[in-house]
Amino acid sequence: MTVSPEKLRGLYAITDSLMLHAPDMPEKVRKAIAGGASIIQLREKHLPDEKLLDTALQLCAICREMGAVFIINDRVELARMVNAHGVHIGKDDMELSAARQRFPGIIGVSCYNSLDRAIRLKKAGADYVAFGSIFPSPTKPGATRASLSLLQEARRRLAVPVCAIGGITPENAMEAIKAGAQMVAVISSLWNAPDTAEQARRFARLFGNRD
Ligand code: TZP
Ligand code: MG
Repeated sequence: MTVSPEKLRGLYAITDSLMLHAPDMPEKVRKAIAGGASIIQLREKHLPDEKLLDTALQLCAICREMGAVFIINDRVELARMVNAHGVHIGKDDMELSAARQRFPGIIGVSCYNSLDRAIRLKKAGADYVAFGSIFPSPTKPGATRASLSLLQEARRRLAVPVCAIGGITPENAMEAIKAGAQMVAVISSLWNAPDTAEQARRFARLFGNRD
């Protein structure tokens, strides 16, 4: 599946391990997209690919049906197998050049707090770059911190979409957006909210693509 880079904008909802295996997972994902999430990422740190295949296929089908971009974290072969729109890789995953040979879709990269890494990986063919943790993250409390000024610099210097991650809520997301983030990647603040659709709407409104 191919996707134009203009689709890489707005709320980037990343699954949380707990909600991923809950019976209402498909419903929650549907609500997130209905509320305005543009991108859904399947993130699961423990199970082998074969145990995630059905979930990946299910999420892929929901995203296709509802017009969202579907990205898989870490797992290039699984992304290829289910024909996801994209894959997201970090420093402990497959190298970008190897991923590019295996996977024709979007490849996003974690850049932590490093503009040099982002510049290098953009040159090597990354389709978007992610920086964080911008705020303290409940999901990944030990994550490297990245500043709003880094987002600003990245936006100025790089011609690929910039994603901010880490501790992002509807209350602080505007700071990241104003600094230059075209996507905000969110886990806890979205899935822990009592009303997933309404919470997604709060984020999406900040990008001006919802009422
Ligand atoms: N990388 C940096 S922070 C983070 C990842 C995967 C987790 C983001 O989750 P939350 O709950 O939105 O802070
Ligand atoms: Mg990774």
